[in-house]
Amino acid sequence: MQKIQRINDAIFRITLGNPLNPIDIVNTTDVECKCDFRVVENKSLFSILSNGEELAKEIGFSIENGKTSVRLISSGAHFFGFGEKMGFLDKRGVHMKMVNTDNPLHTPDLDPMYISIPFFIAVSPGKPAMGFYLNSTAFSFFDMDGDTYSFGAQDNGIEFYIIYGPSVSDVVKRFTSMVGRMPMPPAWAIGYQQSRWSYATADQALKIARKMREDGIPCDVIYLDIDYMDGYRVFTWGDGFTNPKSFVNKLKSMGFKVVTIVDPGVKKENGYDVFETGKKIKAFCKSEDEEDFVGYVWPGRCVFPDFLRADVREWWARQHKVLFDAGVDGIWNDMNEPSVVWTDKKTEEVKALLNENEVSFALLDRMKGAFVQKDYGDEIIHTDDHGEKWPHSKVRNVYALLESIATLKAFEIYKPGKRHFVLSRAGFAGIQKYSAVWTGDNSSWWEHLESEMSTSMGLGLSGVCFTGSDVGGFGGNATPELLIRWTEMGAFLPFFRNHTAIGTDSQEPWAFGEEVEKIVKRYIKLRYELFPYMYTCFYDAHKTGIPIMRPLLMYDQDDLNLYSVNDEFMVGDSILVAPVVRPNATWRSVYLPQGKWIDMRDMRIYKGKHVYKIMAPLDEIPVFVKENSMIFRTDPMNYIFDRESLTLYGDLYGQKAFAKVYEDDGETLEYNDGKYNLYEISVETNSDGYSVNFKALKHDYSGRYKKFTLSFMSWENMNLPVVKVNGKVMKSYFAQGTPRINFDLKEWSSSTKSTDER
Ligand code: MIG
Repeated sequence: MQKIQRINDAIFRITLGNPLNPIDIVNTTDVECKCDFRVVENKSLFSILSNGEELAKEIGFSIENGKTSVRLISSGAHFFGFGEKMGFLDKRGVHMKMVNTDNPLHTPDLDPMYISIPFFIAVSPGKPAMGFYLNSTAFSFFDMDGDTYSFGAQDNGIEFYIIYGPSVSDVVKRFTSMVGRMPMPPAWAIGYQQSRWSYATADQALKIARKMREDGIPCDVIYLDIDYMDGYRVFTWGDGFTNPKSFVNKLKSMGFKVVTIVDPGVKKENGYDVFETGKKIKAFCKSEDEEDFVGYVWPGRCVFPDFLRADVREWWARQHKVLFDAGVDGIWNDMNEPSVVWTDKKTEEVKALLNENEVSFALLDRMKGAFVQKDYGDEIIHTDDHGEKWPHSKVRNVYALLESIATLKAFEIYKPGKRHFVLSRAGFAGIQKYSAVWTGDNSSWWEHLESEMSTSMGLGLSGVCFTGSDVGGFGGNATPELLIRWTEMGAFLPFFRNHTAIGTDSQEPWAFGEEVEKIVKRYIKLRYELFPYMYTCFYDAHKTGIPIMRPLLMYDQDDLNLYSVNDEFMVGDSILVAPVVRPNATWRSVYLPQGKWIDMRDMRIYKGKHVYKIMAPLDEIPVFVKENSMIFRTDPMNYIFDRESLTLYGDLYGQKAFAKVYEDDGETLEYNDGKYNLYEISVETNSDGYSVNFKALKHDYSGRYKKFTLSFMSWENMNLPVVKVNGKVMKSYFAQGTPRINFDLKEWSSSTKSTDER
């Protein structure tokens, strides 16, 4: 009944019963690990051992009524990951389900949400971390009671992987080696993005874009929400956009990209091309009676592509022509849980209730149920490439993943050689290969400003690095102060987009007058300034799967205090962000992990493993740099591709550093063929100054950074330091009290290119 297989030194696979998935996304390649990690059978149960020490043991499993679960015990374990979840980071004591669900009311205990990633990391101070990936596309559950916990799925068996650390990062690295990592996104997708439901006409969208440029607010993307379509018919342009191509061109000439929303529901309407061509290949999901399943979404009665089939994905990809012909740059996949607000069957049920003369309370109750979508499931039937039928309950969690695969295909067809940008609401393990995600319909609440951190960090630990939340909040009205604080935080989120719901007050940067705009603009500009640092974080995430936005416990998993830090995060290895998440607050307490931390604002040094009261007036966000690191910046820009040449700045915080910075063309796939630059800079301090070592590990792209300016932020002497670069003395000078040197990046790169690259 129970099968234990060793995949490699660090990964074991356990199989109970006969699990059956419509697709398998796992790819186990050999990972190197010098570890003594074993999963051993013990009286038909298993134990997980590291260096002879028991990390966990199974205490039983069961397979009954189409549900399989396994129970384990590991003393003192805390649990992180689980994809997209509300609540705090540490899920010890929490019960969760994995069923992709659209519920726009994000209360702290809301579960499940849009994205399901049946993966978690168990860790406790002083012990190696390990990951559990339940490889099941079925609805699953995780009951993390405490030392004892169980998980399983609605299936006649489960298969799961146990992934060794010892560090949390190691677990994430190995897990993402199995389910995939994100490719490099187009560089513009790291810029600031503006959206609302909806910029419904070309004029409206253009007005927003022009205002951005007039006011000097950097911005890369304008989003078109559902009202750009003709009656919500997907892959059409409505009356507001009579000449989509010229509209997109106008935006392009100002340096903007356009991202359009795409919903999976296809209006069931004769004569409508998408419906007709889909019908021809029997592209739509079925209901029990073999007819196409019909559900109500924005366009009214809709049918839903069965993305489980390759030919359907191909057909769907080709529908994007209408958008890409007009010059659209990115696709925003919404409602792809899929969200179905009503069905004919429900209408019948409600009618029956009304006939029975029940009061309208019954109706209301039904409607509520409809939005919570308790009753999707086996009304929908899928068919795979071999003609095999699958119940919706086994496909639902991967529906958006499959849709994203189809969307990626659209990019391959219509934008060959270019990177794709897809933003998805729902998802499953591995969604990062195809899509960025945002956390859906949050609200303009201070509580959500705070909880978005845990939600995004949980996603990061689950392999999804390109994440963010609607800045300013989706539902309800943002206050000026909330927009400021949210933008301050948003500038450090991997995905940085301001978006709000229909009917809510405007929350573009200028919506609350000049004073607010000034501060909001300052942080959007900071985002662009930090582009070289951020982009390098994206590169690392692409290479290793390690998240860009990280919980502090990843920095020191032996410090239990960090397990409950939900309102601070790190960006990459060197930046720690502590946003203010309460109204009228001018300070907050900040716990800093071991080591020394330097406040970016005033260079004050704080010793870690302490709590501090940190001042933060409305126009400031506390940001700390880890001592002995280098932060890369660049010149101001209006949008990412705004100029052809830039200066790269490296700011040294502390006395030494070892840092890398990555650069590529930001739009093609040529980085996969080695067309990129990777510079390595190390700095040491000596009695009279600094010795710098500069090396181009890779210099195969012409590059936009021409000049390099190194600033020694922590130099406290009145005299200029003596600075040597690769042994050669350079001229240093003071600027704003900080000693600096300049050098020509291209010149130094060609002379220092590592020999193996030549
Ligand atoms: O039923 O397209 O989460 O971002 O603005 C709501 C309209 C549908 C939900 C998305 C939101 C988007 C909205 N959509």
